[in-house]
Amino acid sequence: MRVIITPNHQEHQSPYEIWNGEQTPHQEIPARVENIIAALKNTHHELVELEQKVPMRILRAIHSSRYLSFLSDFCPTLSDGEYKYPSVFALHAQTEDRYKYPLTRLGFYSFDMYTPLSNATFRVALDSASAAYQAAFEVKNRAQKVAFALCRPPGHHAEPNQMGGYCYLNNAAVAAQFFSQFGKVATLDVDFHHGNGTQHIFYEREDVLTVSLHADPDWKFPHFSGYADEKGAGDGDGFNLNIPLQQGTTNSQYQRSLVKALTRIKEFGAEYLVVSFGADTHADDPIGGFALTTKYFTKMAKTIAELELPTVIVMEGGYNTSKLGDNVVSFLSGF
Ligand code: Q9C
Ligand code: ZN
Repeated sequence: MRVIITPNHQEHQSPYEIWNGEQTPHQEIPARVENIIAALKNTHHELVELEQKVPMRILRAIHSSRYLSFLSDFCPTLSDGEYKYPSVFALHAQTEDRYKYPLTRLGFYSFDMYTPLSNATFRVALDSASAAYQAAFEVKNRAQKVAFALCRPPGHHAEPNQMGGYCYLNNAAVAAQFFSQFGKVATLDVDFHHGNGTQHIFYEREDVLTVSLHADPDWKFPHFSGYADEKGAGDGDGFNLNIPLQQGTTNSQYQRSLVKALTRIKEFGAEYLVVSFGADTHADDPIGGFALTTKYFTKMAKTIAELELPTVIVMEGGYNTSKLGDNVVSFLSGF
């Protein structure tokens, strides 16, 4: 299958994350993608360099204009290699209009201290979103059933107006928004973490069904959403499905939940599918906690492919860098 790659991703490289007040090593590193590309070079998959740009009208449909303006205004003010982290989150704000101090605005548009900005970040995040756009565009306009956007930074935690969880722009939502111009779309998030951003972007829409299998938020990030009782609102009531899973979830337990998720997608009558794939569900992931195996990723993908829908796969998380390539190759081979 065609794999869209972005040559400039390594220009975004967060120096550390702030966890419990300490600087800890950042997990979302360029070597992740390098390991995946090296593994893909030994396969029949076709690596294609990014050539399209996500249209602003697609980005504005999923993120607030003010959030997008903040990113495009703030990043260029930083000097080379400088990374800014939020300290104050302005939780009582009704509107950001009144804040002029740049770090207050950064806090307003952030929900954690894992997701800093540099002068390269917005540019690189735009390329990542563009990879998802190109993958969807190709699936729609060329005779191919599936494409893989090798996105970095990841996207599924990015909210309509906030960055977090190493994510700035919601790449899966870009693909879903593009597809939604042509029919009903389902997003299926099989990253270890809940796809809070994707859920919230489409929460009040009935034309985009959002489904996520993930670690129980009472146990793992993002903690504030991902519960089974979050079902959508307004027109979107009934069009969000969360399946929280426990520590140590095995291949067969995961498979049973996956079948439930796919049953809902079929019942919805999806015409297009966007898969948020994270390999952080693997047993050896340093920040995960499930027990899935490399081999199971093929079966997971085969089960998803049985939907026989035009599909974009978007890369999300997965932090065992040395196993990432094998895990991605295993997943793609199921398609
Ligand atoms: N120091 C994605 O997988 N947790 N994001 C960090 C451990 C943040 C994961 C806490 C996890 C974010 C795309
Ligand atoms: Zn994840």
